[in-house]
Amino acid sequence: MTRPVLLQAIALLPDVDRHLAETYTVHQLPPAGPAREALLAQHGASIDGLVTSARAGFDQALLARLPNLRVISSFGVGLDTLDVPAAQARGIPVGYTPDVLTDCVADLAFGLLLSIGRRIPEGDRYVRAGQWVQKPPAAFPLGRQVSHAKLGILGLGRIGQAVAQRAGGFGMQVRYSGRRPVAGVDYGFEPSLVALARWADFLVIATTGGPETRHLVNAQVLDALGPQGFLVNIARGTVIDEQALLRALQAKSIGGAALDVFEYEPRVPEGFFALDNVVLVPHIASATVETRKAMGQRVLDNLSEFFAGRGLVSAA
Ligand code: 8YV
Repeated sequence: MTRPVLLQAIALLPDVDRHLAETYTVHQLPPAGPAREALLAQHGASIDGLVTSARAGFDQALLARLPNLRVISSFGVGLDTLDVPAAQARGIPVGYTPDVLTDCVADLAFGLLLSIGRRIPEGDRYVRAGQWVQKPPAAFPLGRQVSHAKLGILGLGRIGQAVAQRAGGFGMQVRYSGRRPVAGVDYGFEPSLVALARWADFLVIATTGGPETRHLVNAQVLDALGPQGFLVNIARGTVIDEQALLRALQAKSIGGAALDVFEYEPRVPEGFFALDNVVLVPHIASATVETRKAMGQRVLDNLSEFFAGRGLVSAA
């Protein structure tokens, strides 16, 4: 039996890439340019499956070069870079990796929340710079208590709910906003994001990306969060008006922000670098050994189930 032919848009994990190479005939997709054109011209029509990720995504133009494509398997839960409707219009199922990363992403949300509220990275810089020795005792600025604080969550999906569960351990009050109330949860629903921001001490962004949520967190929401409020984003950079956030942090009109995601990754506006009231990490919410392994396994399982004639484990 001939092996299915895959086009791999991005390297995943060494073990996953090895498994793909051992099981399928794999062509690596070169970056946009003549090499990509040549590969697609030569092999585009032979491709059965596309392996991609939330980072690499795929668009209609790529699909058009793969006339016999039958399945797509993406590494990640985010669908904002994946033209799922274009795939579905051709009857091509799109596999992705929800659930297996929920805990890790929620863990990082709390890590960021504690980091900015309790000034942990700032304290680390303080000690390393020798300032603890040089400055008077108690010169380091006070942080904000996390236990018993008010937590607002934008987007109470799988990840938002996992954040809310963790908040229970900290005795926090939780309210949320989103398109509609979520059935079966006890947390209070706040239809207005501005009102949620005004109420919250910490506002965690856990909604999906894409055009519907672009710049939902704008200057008005940041104003409502106010100088005692902190923003945490583990969703997509596009949900926040990044320039408005930079201005708010510079003016100290919000307490602080902790960001895993940015509007134009991996580019982060340099204005953030000079500020102590922001924590910046390079999109690492799912980046643990355990979770990335599980995500890679789901990418493989979605493909193997499909090629065995069954449904995908997780289809978008
Ligand atoms: C990954 C993500 O960093 O799952 C997502 O949507 O953004 C992250 O888990 C990404 O998939 C890696 O490409």
